Amino acid sequence: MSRKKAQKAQKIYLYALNFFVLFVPFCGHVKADDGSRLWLRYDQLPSRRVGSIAVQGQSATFDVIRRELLGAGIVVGNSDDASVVIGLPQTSTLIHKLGWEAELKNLGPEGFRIRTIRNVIVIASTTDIGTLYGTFHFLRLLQTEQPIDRLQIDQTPRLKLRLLNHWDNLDGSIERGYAGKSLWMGVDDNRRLLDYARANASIGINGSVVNNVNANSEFLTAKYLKKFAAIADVFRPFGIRVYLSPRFSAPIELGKLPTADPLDPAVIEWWKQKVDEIYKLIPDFGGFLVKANSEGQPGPRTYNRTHADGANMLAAALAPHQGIVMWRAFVYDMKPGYDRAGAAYENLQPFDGKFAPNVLLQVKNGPIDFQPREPFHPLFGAMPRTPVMPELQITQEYLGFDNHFVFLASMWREFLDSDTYAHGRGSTVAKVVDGELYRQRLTGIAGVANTGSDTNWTGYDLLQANWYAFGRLAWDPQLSSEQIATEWTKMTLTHDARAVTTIVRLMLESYEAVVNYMTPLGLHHLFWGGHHYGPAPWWDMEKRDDWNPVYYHKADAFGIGFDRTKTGSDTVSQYHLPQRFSDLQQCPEKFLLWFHHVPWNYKMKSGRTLWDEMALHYQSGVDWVRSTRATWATLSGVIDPERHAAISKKLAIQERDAVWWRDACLLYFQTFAKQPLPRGVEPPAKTLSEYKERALEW
Ligand code: GCW
Repeated sequence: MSRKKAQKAQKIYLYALNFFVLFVPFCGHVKADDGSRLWLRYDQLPSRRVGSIAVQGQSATFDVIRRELLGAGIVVGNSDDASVVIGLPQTSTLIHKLGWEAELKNLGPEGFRIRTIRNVIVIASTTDIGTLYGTFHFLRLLQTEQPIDRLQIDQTPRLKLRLLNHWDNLDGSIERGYAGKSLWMGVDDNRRLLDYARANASIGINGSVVNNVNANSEFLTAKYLKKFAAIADVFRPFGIRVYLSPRFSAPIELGKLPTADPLDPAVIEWWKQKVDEIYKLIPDFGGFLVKANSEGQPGPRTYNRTHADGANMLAAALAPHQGIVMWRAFVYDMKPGYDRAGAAYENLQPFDGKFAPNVLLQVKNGPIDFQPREPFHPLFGAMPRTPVMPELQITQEYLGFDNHFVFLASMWREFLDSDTYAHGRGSTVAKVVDGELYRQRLTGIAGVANTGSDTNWTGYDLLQANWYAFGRLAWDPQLSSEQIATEWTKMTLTHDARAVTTIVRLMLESYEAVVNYMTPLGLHHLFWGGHHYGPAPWWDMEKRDDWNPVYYHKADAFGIGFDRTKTGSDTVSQYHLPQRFSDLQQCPEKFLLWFHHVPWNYKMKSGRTLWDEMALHYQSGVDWVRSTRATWATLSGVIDPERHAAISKKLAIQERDAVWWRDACLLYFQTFAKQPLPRGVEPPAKTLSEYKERALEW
């Protein structure tokens, strides 16, 4: 999109919003809801609780604040006797008089303060963006019906970089995206960009990597840089920076150099020029996210250089502009007898302390690849001299695409609360990530986005909650899943108290249920090759062993599971205090088959055999989906019919799939276990060969 077009889009948006504010309230009943407003739904907002709001400041960001409040049906003015005052000490006499300068400064550039002072609510910050965050926080209080008569809120985001990663390709397709096409690639006049920016700002997301990490050099050509500059113009008032994924071999493809060796002076100069060119167009450009020497991508090792050589070369080009490099640790080679779970640690840990100060290592939450459940990645707690930022996957590559209802805050909480024991008990991943453990200032977190061109953004209304949850946890990695689920439900679906309790309960149960019918007890990567939708535990035809499910479960006549202890690959020793996983007595059962190869008759804590326990886990996952469908049916009338029906349809697909998962896995594993299904597990709907014959369709 060109700059002019971006400005035009902004104008049209403003007109549309005014129309909405002025006319829609007179239109009578609320029509069906298509989900496009996400959690920014203000029709139920009890605006009379607020009176008028004075927005005291002039800038593009203050305009965003005004528009948002208008959109919420609130009277916006500038007078000091309004009931809410929003501004900075230097733009608001009232805020100036309060003498908060020092305290506001302590809250940092993105922090804000909200205080009820006699009968005025004051929302203040030292920056426009801080007041925008404060405004969205205040709106959330109203949307979730919190008391506002005695507000005493000081907030600062715990993490500095709170980014979405978009795996968007040149042709507008999205790798592992299930909600339509890209919001910007192949789209020229996209008014949705503004709504995307609003939604992100409302949850504190402050950056977007706009292209796929499987990068094409074309993205660095002038044509695309101009496009990204126009996007950056749209995002800027919302506090969102643009980042790019450069292809490491771009100096060859675009610069016609004979090499992309990071120590070659001509290569170094090429990147410096390229980065300078980017900053001329995008003065607040954030930096680069790099996938190098991974799954066929070029990188420094192509030239016998190290990951640190590659990262530091790019970091040097970005440093004069305050840009950063996020270097991905998703690196694994395949040697015979190798355990992929140990690869990233082996490849990257030796470089702790060798990266430039503006480099972060971006590490997936688990050691393999966004599986339904993985133990935390051992690099968290192993890099005291390197900022390590987690990469979470919001899009559900291994979790039923946009068809399965799973609230991912539960998974992310489990990850963030995991104890690395790096400095004794209580050294949680959250403390590594927020810089507390190693006193690091450069901190961040990334989420691979689940957004797309679909009207409801995420392909499934309930999965909007995962975008929301990611932003909320990025702002505060200590927030409880329950709080996030409750906020989202009230803002997005309903205020009916009984319905809220029910939906929140389902959200909190959903993660365990999906793990149960896909990969219980530490199983992982049982997916059909390529698309990763349904089960194919028998799969063994990929060219690389570690792309085959049989490599991961290792089922045989003796038992099942991947032995990662001393008798096996011993990658468990990459953890501090490895005996908590390697000792069978201590290993949590949810990770049993991740770390151990155990016999089918192994006695579980319940007293049952492993085989029986596994079968019952699969069954309980199916049971949960069935009861959730029934519960959801009772909520018709509380939720608008359009979204209620759409969600019902998705739950029906989820039930079909859960049954398929249970049957395909149990029938296949039964060929090794050679035992009957225990009581309480339904007989399979089809035969094993039928399940093998064709993939589950989505
Ligand atoms: O899990 C794999 C995905 C790839 C992805 C890769 C990565 C972007 O299947 O689609 O590529 O991870 O994270 O780099």
